[in-house]
Parts: sequence; structure tokens; C-alpha cells
Amino acid sequence: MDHIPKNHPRAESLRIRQRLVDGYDDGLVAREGLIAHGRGEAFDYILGERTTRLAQRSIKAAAAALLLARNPVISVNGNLAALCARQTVRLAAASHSSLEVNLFYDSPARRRKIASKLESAGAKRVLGHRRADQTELPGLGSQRRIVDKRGIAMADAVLVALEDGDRTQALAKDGRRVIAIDLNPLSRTARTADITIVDNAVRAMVRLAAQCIELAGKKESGLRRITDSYDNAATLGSHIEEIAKYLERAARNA
Ligand code: PTJ
Repeated sequence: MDHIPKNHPRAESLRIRQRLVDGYDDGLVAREGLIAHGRGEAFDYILGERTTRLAQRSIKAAAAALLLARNPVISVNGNLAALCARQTVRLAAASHSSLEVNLFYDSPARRRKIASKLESAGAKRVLGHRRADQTELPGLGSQRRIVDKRGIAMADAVLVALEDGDRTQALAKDGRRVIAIDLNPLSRTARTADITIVDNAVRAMVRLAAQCIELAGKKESGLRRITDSYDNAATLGSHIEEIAKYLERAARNA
């Protein structure tokens, strides 16, 4: 990261980008993951590269949903492992969730590398990388259908980040509560998930873990009140309005 000047106005964004490039060089990230990151960066830019008040509301609902779940699972792909392995492991501990590697551009070698990355970041158990434990999620054509019998196969809540719409739909259709982290409020994943956090996964993971710790002592009825009063469609609509306002302001100042 030495080549990124500390006072560069886009230093943080460049550092995040570098983490992804390093992750690609280390065999964690798919080539296509670099492109997916670019789309995320564009949305992050017009959302102001910060966790918005709306995103924080989704984070609170997501934390309550994870704490209410009996078998919550955090699904980890190449981008998430490269961007924020440590934060993901911390969230798993704070929310009592299992960690499972699940890939779109699947390869056994990449699954193993991602599992070791999570283990080096402190994970005690990582699912999804042993062939003997694998089964298939119904109604899904992509490699994401391959899930762990002890993880996503029996999960009642699944946290997905940088996800494709097909699996989000398959999980939702199968009766799982889906929590998504996706910077694009227009995506199929964002619209299909029960709770969508429109924020950069790098920031969202940290805040989500902190929120789980904050809500940990709360009664089940209190957690239910939080999830029941949350409206994903309305929250996404407000995100889109915020983007429209940002663009209107930019057009006026152009
Ligand atoms: O590691 P694999 O094989 O599982 O592949 C993972 C990728 C990301 C390549 C795969 O899931 C993919 O192609 O994803 P999509 O369909 O491009 O969707 C990624 C979504 O995540 C898009 O809506 C992006 O805007 C969004 N996104 C990108 N970077 C971030 C993000 N959302 C949150 N935080 C980010 N850092």
C-alpha cells in the first residue's frame, strides 16, 4: 500500500481496491470479482462512501434477525474474504453464526484458500470446503447451489454479500430469511432479500458486529419488534431517492 499517498483524497477507496487486487494475486478473488468491485465502487461514490442513516437502520434489523435465528450462516465469497476476513470472523462470533464458503466461480482450490484465510483471521470452523459435507440447494443452476449439509442447507437465516440474484431468490423461495449487503439498491438481490444493507461490506461488517454486541442482551420480543417494524422495500426506495437527490445536486453544480 506504500504507493498510496496518505493525503490522497481517494486514499481509502484506493486501499480497499488494493486489498482486492492482493486477494486476486493470492488466489482468493475471481477475475470477475474485480469487475464486480468496480460496480460497487460506483454506487459507493454516489452514496457518499459512508454508512448512511438508512443503512444503519438496516444494520440494526439485520443484527436483530441474526440474533433471533437458530442457525444463522454467513456466506463468504472471494471478494468478502479479500476485503474483510477479520471483520467477517468477528461478526460470526458476535452473532453466533457459522461461516461457509460459497462461490459463484467455483473451484476447490479457491474454496480451500478462502477457508484458510478465514482460519488465519481467527475462525475456529469454516464450512463449505469439504466435498463429503456438500449437498445441493434446490432450484438453483449455478455452482452456488453447492452448500454444506451442516451450514446453509439447514440455516434459517443467511447473510450474503456481493451476491447474485438467483441464489438470493432460491434461498428466499426455500423459506430462509436473507440478509444482503449490496451497494446497489436496484439489484435483484437487494430487492429479494428480507433485509438489505446498502453499504460497502468493508464498513457494514464492522457496524453489524458492533450492533450484534449492543443487542445481545435484548429479549426475543424486543428483537422481534425491531425486525417486524423494518420495511425493506420502503428503505430501498429511500436509498434510491437519496441517490436521485445527489445526482440532481451534482447536475445543478455542473
Ligand atoms: O467469489 P465468487 O466466485 O463467489 O464471485 C463473487 C462475485 C462478486 C464475482 C459474484 O458474486 C458476482 O459476479 O457478483 P455480481 O452479480 O457482480 O454482484 C455483486 C454486487 O455487489 C453488485 O450489486 C455490486 O454493486 C455489489 N458490490 C460490489 N462491491 C461491493 C458491493 N456491495 C457491497 N460492498 C462491496 N464492497
